[in-house]
Amino acid sequence: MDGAPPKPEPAVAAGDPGRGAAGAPPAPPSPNEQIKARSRFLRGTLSEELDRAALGGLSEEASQLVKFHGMYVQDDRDLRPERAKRKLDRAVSFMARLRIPAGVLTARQFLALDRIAAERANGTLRLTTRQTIQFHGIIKSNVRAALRAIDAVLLDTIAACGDVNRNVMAAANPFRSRAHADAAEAAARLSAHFLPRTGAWREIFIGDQRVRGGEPESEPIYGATYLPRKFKVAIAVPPANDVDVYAQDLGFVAIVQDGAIAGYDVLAGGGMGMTHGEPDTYPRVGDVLGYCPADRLIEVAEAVLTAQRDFGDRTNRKRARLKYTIDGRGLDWFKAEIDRRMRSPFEPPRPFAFSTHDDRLGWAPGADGLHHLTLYVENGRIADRDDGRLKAALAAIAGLEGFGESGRFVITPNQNLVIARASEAERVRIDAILAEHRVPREFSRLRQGAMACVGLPTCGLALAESERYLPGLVTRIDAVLARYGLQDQAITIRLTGCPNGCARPYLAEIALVGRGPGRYNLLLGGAADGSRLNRLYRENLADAEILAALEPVIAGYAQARRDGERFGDYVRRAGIVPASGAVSA
Ligand code: SRM
Ligand code: SF4
Repeated sequence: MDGAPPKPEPAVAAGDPGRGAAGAPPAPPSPNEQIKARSRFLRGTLSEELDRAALGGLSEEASQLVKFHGMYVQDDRDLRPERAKRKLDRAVSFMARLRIPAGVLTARQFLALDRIAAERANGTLRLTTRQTIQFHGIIKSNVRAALRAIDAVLLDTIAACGDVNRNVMAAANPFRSRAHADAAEAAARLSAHFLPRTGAWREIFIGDQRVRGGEPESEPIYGATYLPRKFKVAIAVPPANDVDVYAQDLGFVAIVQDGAIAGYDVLAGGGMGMTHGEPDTYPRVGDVLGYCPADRLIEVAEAVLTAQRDFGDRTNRKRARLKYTIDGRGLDWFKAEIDRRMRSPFEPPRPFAFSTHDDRLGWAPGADGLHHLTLYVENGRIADRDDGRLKAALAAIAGLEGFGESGRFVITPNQNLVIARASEAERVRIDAILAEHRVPREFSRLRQGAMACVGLPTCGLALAESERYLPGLVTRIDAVLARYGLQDQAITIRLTGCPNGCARPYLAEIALVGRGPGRYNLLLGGAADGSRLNRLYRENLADAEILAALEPVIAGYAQARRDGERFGDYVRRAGIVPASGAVSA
């Protein structure tokens, strides 16, 4: 579609974030604000608590702070009932998320991460929807060793979680064209610019000593209390919207001239998270603010991020994202505030057009004369399984003589992996390795556009199964599609174990959002290019009910679709879901 997408109508009357109701005293800052303020730039008691072997996890306060260093304290929820019965503590471990701007790794780095997964975590690597990698199941005594091994290959986990700018995404893959290389370089620059300046990560986890007598520490961009909430940035290169630019707090759409990025249309205020039954939380697509030349990237990003730093809601974390700041104060106010913070205002937006937001799988030639393989990784989980040893195959590829030095591994925003920069001979070898390890390469069209969040057993917020449930459900929906001759139809399906939206479900043509154990809301009608929110179709469905609800819609699509009409467009045109209305109840 062209330019700005249709806006969803605000689900709540605009409020004034951070202030009490008329006449009421202002609400106090949330407890997290106080934790940040007294943390001495994200140190708190983390170092001492990591040394305390008797406790498997961390105190509540240290658990909040460790997020800024890219880690979460979790427990295996599969084991909870049995351990509770046996009066045992929860099986606590750490999840660690890397910072990998634009998702680009060298083959050597990938190989090192593969070893860390085996030696320090649960033996798998999890590609994420923000182009990075998570390790799960790191026990406390392994945390420092894992982070030192990450540091040894010049990677880190700084700011991968927490109230800061998160991993910066860019259209995959930088070796595809000059514009893609520009986008990845811009992502790396943004990531470096907004990296917290505190030395806490190196001090606590790597063991570097604080330099005494030097300049007092400060956070020139963030200040001592960082941001009100997470902040997400991505750069899209049309016609692909693989980064889901409309879901970002701050999105840049590349305007390409003579093959290179000349500038960007800038979007702000996208976000996915919501809570069931709380209508003042909702997903939202970003608004187009205007155009800026490429050399103003950092200036623009800093204006938007600091406006959110200064005006975001620090009293209620559920309403602390930029989307609520914009809806609360109004888009005109927000635009004026951004203009005020920049050297000169935006130019009018330039036209752009997206066609997809999923990945094109298989080998493709790059501008560099080399070959790039986009490999489907189901829900991003790299593991060795009975039906294919993907983890071992990727390690063998990363270790190939020659390719180990020149090859690159690029994580896509759809949880897939590009094996990049292969010569003709390496391409043949890579295909052979994948075949030797029985890595599946053929997938139904629906599965190719399917994405699930992590969910159980590690995610503490999951209400329903996610990553472990979607593959089987796709098989069952595929059977329905085949009955109506639609097996080759591209349809995006996304599933999350709760409404937080980690797989960006509200932009899919079909979405399932966890309500409770084995129960999901069914949403329909997202656009094929990720530019439009879907709408709630049915609530609280069990597995058989999902299929029963979908079948008549699929049958109608088979019969009444127009030439080339996508499923998401059909369900809206046919009035199966309204063009406006609730994303969830
Ligand atoms: Fe997410 C929280 C996993 C992308 C919105 N997300 C979580 C936590 C950390 C659960 C928690 O807070 O205890 C999950 C850890 C699960 C686990 O066991 O690993 C988690 N989120 C993920 C990942 C791994 C999903 C995946 O399958 O790939 C993604 C990691 C991204 C990364 O590498 O940085 C992931 N999360 C997203 C996205 C998509 C995106 O960023 O493009 C979103 C929606 C976009 C947005 O932010 O609006 C997203 N995650 C959330 C939210 C809701 C935030 C909100 O504004 O309401 C939470 C809950 C929270 O922050 O309180 C959350
Ligand atoms: Fe966990 Fe919910 Fe995110 Fe899924 S969407 S990973 S269940 S927080």
